[in-house]
Amino acid sequence: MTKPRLIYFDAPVSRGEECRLALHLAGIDFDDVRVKGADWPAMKEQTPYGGLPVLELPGKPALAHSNAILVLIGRRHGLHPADDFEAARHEGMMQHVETLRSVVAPTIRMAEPEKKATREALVADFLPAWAGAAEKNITGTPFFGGENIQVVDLKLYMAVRWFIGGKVDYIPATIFADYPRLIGVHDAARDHAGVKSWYAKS
Ligand SMILES: N[C@@H](CCC(=O)N[C@@H](CS)C(=O)NCC(=O)O)C(=O)O
Repeated sequence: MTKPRLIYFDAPVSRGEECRLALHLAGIDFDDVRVKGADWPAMKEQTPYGGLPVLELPGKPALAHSNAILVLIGRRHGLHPADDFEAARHEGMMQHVETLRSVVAPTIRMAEPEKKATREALVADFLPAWAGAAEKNITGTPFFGGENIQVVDLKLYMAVRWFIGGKVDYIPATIFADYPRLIGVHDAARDHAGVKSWYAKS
């Protein structure tokens, strides 16, 4: 291996896509390895924790968990705060996104009546509470901590984009409309030149 490899499923979403975006914004030339669903079961046990994304760096063991990957890239390439307290605050928000995913992801595989009921309950309760907590912790503008995009913003962008695209059944695309800072981070990341150049390329 001569250059970094980012391994994820063949979809421009979620934990893998936020890591691809971080590598791209960092200016790192990397192999964007896209795993087909059929190939995954045979690979799963070879990964550090049984999930993707995985980042492979020359001369290092494979690194897993999206937040660990993002923080490493961010620290090395000016996409994560140098101040240790502010960095920890960003990591807190990154964990908040993982909480969102851990609650919503199990609904993907539910049968329809259960999916509908579970997601409607999330719309009534968990999702507004999640967004309210995100909103009150966003202190900067236009990004989470200020003027410059950081890995936390890429993570928030992926999370918000998932819902406001209107493609998650039983969850209205307006679910985060009352949280202007959260939407503001999404919009600023979407409109960031580095993010746009990734989508122009792919
Ligand atoms: N905590 C891990 C979660 C990894 C994870 O569950 N990834 C999903 C895709 S987003 C996955 O690999 N699913 C397939 C499986 O668990 O078998 C992270 O942040 O990367």
